[in-house]
Amino acid sequence: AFVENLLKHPTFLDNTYTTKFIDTTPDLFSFKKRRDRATKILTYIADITVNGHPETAGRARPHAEARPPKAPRPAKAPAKGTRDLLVEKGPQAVADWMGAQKKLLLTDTTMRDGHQSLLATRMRSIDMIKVAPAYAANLSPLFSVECWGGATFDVAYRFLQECPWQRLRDLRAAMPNLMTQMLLRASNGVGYTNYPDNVVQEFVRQAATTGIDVFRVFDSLNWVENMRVAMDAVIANDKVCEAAICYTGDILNPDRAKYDLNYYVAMGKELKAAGAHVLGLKDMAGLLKPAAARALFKALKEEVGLPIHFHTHDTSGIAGATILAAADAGVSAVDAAMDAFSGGTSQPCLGSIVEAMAHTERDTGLDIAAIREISNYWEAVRHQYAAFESGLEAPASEVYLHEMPGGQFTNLKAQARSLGLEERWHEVAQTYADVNRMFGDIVKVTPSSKVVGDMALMMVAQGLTRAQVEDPGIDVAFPDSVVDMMRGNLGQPPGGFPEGIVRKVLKGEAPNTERPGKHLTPVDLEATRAEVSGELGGFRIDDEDLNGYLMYPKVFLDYMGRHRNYGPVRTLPTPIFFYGMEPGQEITAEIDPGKTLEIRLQTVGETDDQGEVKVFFELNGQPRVIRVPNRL
Ligand code: BTN
Ligand code: 3PY
Ligand code: ZN
Repeated sequence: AFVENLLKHPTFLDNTYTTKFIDTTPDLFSFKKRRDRATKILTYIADITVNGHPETAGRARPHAEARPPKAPRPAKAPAKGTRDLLVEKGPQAVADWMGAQKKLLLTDTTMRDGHQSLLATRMRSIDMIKVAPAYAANLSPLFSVECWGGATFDVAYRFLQECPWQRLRDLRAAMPNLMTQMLLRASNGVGYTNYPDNVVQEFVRQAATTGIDVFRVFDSLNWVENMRVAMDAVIANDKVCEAAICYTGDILNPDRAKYDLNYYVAMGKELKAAGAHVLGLKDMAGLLKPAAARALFKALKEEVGLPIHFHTHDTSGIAGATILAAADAGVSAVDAAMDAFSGGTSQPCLGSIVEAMAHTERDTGLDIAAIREISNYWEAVRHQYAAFESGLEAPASEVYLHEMPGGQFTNLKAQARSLGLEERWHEVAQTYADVNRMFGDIVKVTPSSKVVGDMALMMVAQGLTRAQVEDPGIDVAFPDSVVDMMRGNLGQPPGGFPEGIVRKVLKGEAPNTERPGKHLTPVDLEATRAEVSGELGGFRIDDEDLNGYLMYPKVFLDYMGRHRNYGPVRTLPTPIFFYGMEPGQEITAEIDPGKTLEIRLQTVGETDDQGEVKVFFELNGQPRVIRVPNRL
C-alpha cells in the first residue's frame, strides 16, 4: 500500500521523489514506515541515555532547576512586513523604502550570529521554529531575521544531525511577513574555500527558492572581483543583494593607513557599480569605534548613496556606543541580538537599542514588551546549551590588538585549549596580530581568519617568532590552509600578499593571482547527483541535498548515514537530544505535522555479556525494548 500511495502522489508524478520527501510527506506513511522512524528515534534516545552525547561529555550541564523555554503566544495575526514589500514590489523597492525610513531598522541576529558567536553555532532548529510565530506576530516592524548561512550550515549537518534546508523551510513558513537574511561568503559559499562558479550560482538559486530574502555577501579578503558571481546570482533570483564591506583596522589611526576612509569609500562605490541594492558594513570583530563610525558612515552615505546596514560585535563592550553613532550618521539598519543572546562576542543588545531610540527621531517602532517576552524565551533556551558556553567573562579591549572576528574568538580559544595552550592565550592573541602583519595586514573573516588562526596556533605551539618564520634560512612546515591561501585559492587582498612570505610558503611555486573561480571546472550537477545516489544505495537526492553535498561532500554523506539509523532526531527536545532521558520521564516528539510520538522511558537494564544494554520504553502506550551497545 505504501508503494501504491507513493506512486499516486502528485510530487512523485512530478519526478521530484527524494529522500526528504519520505521524511516530510505525512500522508504517505503506512503504519510500518512510521514505526520504523519511531524505532530509529528510540534507538537514538537509548544510545544517548546509555552512552551520553560526545559533544557534551565533560562539559558544564544545564542547571537542574532551569525552567523549560516557553515561547510567547503570537498576540495577533502577523501584520504586513518587509517580506510583503519584497514579494509585491521587488528588491529595489525594498532598498528605496529602506533609504527613506526615518526610523532605525533592526535585524535580529539571534538565530544566526548570536548563537554562532556565543554557543559555537549549536542552536537546534526546534528552538528557533517554536518562537518564529511570535516574531511574525509581535515584531512585524523588523527589517529582517538573520537565521541562516555562515557556520550554521555545516554545523547543522555535522553536529546537530539536522538538514539546514529543512530549518530554512520551516522558518520561512513560520514568518511569512518577515524577510529572512543569510550570510554568504561569496565564492566560498558557506564553506572555507572557493567553489566553481556554477556551484555558487546553484547554491544561491536554491537558498532563494527554499526561503532566503536578503543575502549579505562578503569576501574574506574584500576582493570585489570575487563577489560578483554570488552578487549576480542574488540579483538574478530577485532577492535583496546586500553587498558587504568587511571593516578592519582603524580609519582614525595613521598607523593603519592601508584601510583608510578612501579605501572603504572606493570599495563601496565598486559594490554599488556591481549592482548591490544595499551596502553592508560588516564589522565582524567589532573594531569600529564611535568616532570612526561617524566619519565612515557620513562619507559612505554621501559618496556611495546606497542605504547602509551596519553589523558589529560587542567584544570590546563599546559597540552600543558605535551603534548610536551610526544611527546619528544616518545608517538605515543595524544588527542586534535579542537580549539573552547579546553582548560579548555577539551583537549588541536589541532591547536596549530599541529603548535608546525610543522617543527620538529614529524610534524603531518595535514593541519593547514583545521583545522582553521573546528574550525571556531565549534566556531559557540558552540555559539548555550550557555545554557550549565559551565563557568570555568580561569585555576585552584586547580585540583591538588581535582583531579576531566574534565567531572565531571562542573557537580559537577552544582550539588553543585542546592544544594545551589555554594558559598562553594572550600569546596566541599577540601572535595572531603578528601573523596578520606578516601576511600583509589582511581582512580577517571566515575563511581568511581561520588561516591566520591556524598559523598563530602553530607558531605558539612550536615557539616560532615572526622573524624566524620569515627567515629564508629556517625551514618551516606551514599549515595546509596557509599554503592554500598563498596559492591564491581564496583570492587576492588589496596590494597582494607580500612576495617574501609567498615565496617561502610556496617554495618557489608560482601563485595564481587571478580569480580562483576562473580556473575551477564547472561541476556536472546531474552526474554528481547520480554519483551520490550510488553512494546512498540508489536513493535519489533532491536539489537541496545536492547543494548540501556540493558544499560538504563528506559531512553530507555522514549525515545521511546517521539519518538512516536515527531518523528525524531534529524533533526531539534539546535536553533529550544532548542528554537522553531519565527513567520515568515522558516526552513528545512531533515527527510530522500532527503526528506525535509519546515516549516514556521505563528503565535501563544491566549490560549483558555481549556488552549490550536493553532500554525499556513505552511508545504511544505500547511497550518497546531497544538494545544498544554500552560504549563507556
Ligand atoms: C529514512 O528515514 O531513512 C528516510 C528519510 C531520509 C530523510 C532525508 S535525510 C536528508 C534529507 N533532508 C531531510 O530533511 N530529510 C532528508
Ligand atoms: C561567518 O562567515 O560565518 C561569519 O560569521 C563571518 O563573520
Ligand atoms: Zn558577525
